[in-house]
Amino acid sequence: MSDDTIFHKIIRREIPATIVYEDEYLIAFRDIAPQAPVHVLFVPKVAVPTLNDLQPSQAEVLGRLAIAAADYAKREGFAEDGYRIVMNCNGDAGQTVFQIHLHLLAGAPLGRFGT
Ligand code: DGP
Repeated sequence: MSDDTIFHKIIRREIPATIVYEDEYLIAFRDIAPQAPVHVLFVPKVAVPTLNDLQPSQAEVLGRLAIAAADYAKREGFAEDGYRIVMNCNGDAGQTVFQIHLHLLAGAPLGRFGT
């Protein structure tokens, strides 16, 4: 079921997470295996397994995630220092949870990325 990922279990409070923001559209919580001093995941509540599945009519889903991430960076005081937003899609990118999510990475100079 596309609404039965680990992230949906967090949304339904079936498993714990350190939730830092929530509204009617999305939830944000700390990544269980942080790759930077700040590593927060922004996850929509509507089920969308990968970016490939996002419909044109759902464009606002991504917009809301991005705005929520930027608002969090401003609120936490690192927006000016900088941060990185990442979304992985399918195997070559290393997607492991098949519910779209933005990674927000910050808190230190981040290395360049690539292969
Ligand atoms: P991705 O590779 O883009 O699918 O990243 C999935 C991320 O989800 C990965 O960085 C680890 C994180 N994650 C996996 N399971 C859990 C969990 O149960 N709780 C939390 N907080 N994060 C999780």
